[in-house]
Amino acid sequence: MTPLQPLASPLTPELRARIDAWWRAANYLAVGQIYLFDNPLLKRPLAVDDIKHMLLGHWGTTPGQNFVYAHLNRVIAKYDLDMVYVSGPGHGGPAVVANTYLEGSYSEIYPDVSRDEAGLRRLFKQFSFPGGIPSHASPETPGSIHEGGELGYSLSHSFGAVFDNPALVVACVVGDGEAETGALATAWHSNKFLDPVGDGAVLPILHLNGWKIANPTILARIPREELAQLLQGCGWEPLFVEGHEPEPMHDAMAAALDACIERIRAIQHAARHEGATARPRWPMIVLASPKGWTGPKEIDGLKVEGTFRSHQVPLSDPRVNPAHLRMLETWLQSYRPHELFHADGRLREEVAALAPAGTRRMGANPHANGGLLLRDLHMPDFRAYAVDVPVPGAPGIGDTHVLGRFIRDVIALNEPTRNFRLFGPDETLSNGLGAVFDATARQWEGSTLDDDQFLARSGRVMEMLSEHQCEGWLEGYLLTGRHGLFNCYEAFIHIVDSMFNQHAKWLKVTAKLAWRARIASLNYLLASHVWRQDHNGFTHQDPGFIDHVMNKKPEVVRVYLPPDANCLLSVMDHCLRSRHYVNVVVAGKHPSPQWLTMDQAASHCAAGIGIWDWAGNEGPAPDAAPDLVMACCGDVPTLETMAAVRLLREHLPQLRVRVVNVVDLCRLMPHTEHPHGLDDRAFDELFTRDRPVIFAFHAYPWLIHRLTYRRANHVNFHVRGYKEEGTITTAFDMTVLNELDRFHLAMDAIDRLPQTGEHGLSVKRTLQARLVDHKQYIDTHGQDLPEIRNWRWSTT
Ligand SMILES: Cc1ncc(C[n+]2csc(CCOP(=O)(O)OP(=O)(O)O)c2C)c(N)n1
Repeated sequence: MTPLQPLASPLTPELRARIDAWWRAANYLAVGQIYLFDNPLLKRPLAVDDIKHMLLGHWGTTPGQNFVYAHLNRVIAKYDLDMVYVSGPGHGGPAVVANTYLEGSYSEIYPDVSRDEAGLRRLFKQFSFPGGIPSHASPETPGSIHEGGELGYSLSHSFGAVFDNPALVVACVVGDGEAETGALATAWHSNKFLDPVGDGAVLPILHLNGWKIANPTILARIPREELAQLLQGCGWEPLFVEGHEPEPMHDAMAAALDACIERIRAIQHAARHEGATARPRWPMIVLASPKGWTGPKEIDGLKVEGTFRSHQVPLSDPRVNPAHLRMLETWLQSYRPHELFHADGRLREEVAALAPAGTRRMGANPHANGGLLLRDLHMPDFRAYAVDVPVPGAPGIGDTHVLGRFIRDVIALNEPTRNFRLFGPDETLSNGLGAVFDATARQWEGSTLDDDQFLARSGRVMEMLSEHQCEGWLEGYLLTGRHGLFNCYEAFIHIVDSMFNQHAKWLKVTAKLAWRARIASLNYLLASHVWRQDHNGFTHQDPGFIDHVMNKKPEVVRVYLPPDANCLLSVMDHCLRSRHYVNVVVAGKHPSPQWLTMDQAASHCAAGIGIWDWAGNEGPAPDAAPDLVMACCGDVPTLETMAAVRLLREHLPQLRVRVVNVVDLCRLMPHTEHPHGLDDRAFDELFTRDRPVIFAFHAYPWLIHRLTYRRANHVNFHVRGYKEEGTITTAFDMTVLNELDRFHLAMDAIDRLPQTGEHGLSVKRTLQARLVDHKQYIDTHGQDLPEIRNWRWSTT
């Protein structure tokens, strides 16, 4: 295609004036939100009591975003675009709120913020006010799918939104400060994964207003040519719109937008109807405009407009500084509000006419309230993928390998509706999910070589070696009403700790907004977990994501540790059907014993926790009364616990042992704290009120104490888990190093049972000797003892 050129300005003087009026109105509403408590139409001279006590908010980014929104309204109408707006720069809340108010979508959702003087007063007061709304585009903001507080994810969210939405265009305003974050810096490469046939388009608008909070931005302080080269090198074709005089800027922006939209259409037409297969170079805009544009040029002798000083509240003390009060009034009057609003506060018809109609308004676009568009997945019957478990402890092929067949068929069944994708940073094969490639491919628009595997222009698997992109794409995909799963090494999911935080916050807030429809859950499959990264070593061993997740609101988070493949199938079936949660599933990929038949697994997972009476020997209820509870959570801890139980039953047959397995970690919490929590009675029935509990846990042991500290028997809980002892060693030695192995667990039990007396001590010595054997053997042979490798569960 020919190099992208701005077209001639498509604006008539009348249209330019209307866009300018909209922009002024939005700017007026933004300044009003930051400052005004009363007197919203300036019907009387501005007085001290008209000003809020606490002045909070961000002006600097706002006029630029208002400018963009006004111009997008025009192109939406001209080209009948299905468009969503994503506000990336720091805290553009006043802009998005102002524009959705002007277009009417705000008042439709919040009728008390009406389109009259009283509504204007409420609009102004609620902003950054106790009980009101935040200073960035938030869940409360109509049309928003992007929480703007933590910078960096606007472009990834935008791409997630357009995957499988071929008619959608996301206009994504990227802050030049935001562009310095790692997540954003690599998000430019999302264009290598966008299929022009089956996906929509993202139109990035890099807002080069030059400053962050206190510093210049990198991209504003390199030559424009270098910036153009950077963006071109990332596969984009940038058009620059630069200046500060409104009239030429309106013309330039309108011309650039028309050129971009026409180029997007041309790319899509060529790919969809003319068989074009070359990777397109998508258009984008660099908008270089002053930070705090149209605000006070200078305050107390210091330059403000076009500097970092306009970032937040430029006039910080108009309540106590009369000169600043007058400057604020002059600033507000500079937008000529009486030309924009009727005396009763209604927006004048000729200005309002710029807004697109109905759901074409960006604040009313259903994609931005994705739950409205959400359709249930077609789910295969998970029981059909069951592994045969003729006896407990039967060998397995690796639990995620079994799950892979199920996910393969989820993908195949939902291919026609194109509403499920699997995301991962180059690990889908490594995590044992290779079966999915029988049904689909990795979507990839780059060039290909003969030796490549499973690449195609369109596919359900999205793999980029950026956990940030996987997370951001998936969030954007979910927020626009689709389903997905993120598979990741357990240790490296920490890279998106903070993104998870933000999404969990979004879910908490939106759950309470009646107008926001619930979306599909954010599902993580953490395979390649801490206990089986023995070959990769310490860097790859970290089970702490669970601790992090458990900090979030109980209404939102769930953590599952299925002990075998049938349980994993049951858990994943549940997660993929669930809504508005974050589900974390930790599962292994290596061959490991299988414990439960599918019927048993389905019941066990429905309960989330339970006594495995076939593994213990306490005798049948109601006379059951164990001397000891051996509890386990996670596949490797379950294996080690079962082996420890076997040792205890062999050496101390008179002991009455109970085995409790935990799949749903939240069951351990009090029922008053988590919807899945057990009440004290149910908890005591499982763990007793007074018997020792040796608890083998997948992750850091302190988490179990944190969850159970209120329970009657907590004083008797002895938890073994990962104690940050990691290295390259054998799989079994990892458990030994962290004292989670069968020998330590059995010795722990003996230590807590004085009634085992002298015999107990002699058993302990035997077990200690076996640990010495283990150490000597692995040091010599570099693998685990045959009796460890070939161990099988039995009760005889
Ligand atoms: C990840 C992250 N780090 C730091 C901040 C604090 N912060 C808020 S706004 C801002 C500057 C943003 O600059 P830019 O994206 O260019 O936005 P604009 O200049 O348009 O306000 C910073 C550093 C943040 N919100 N998020």
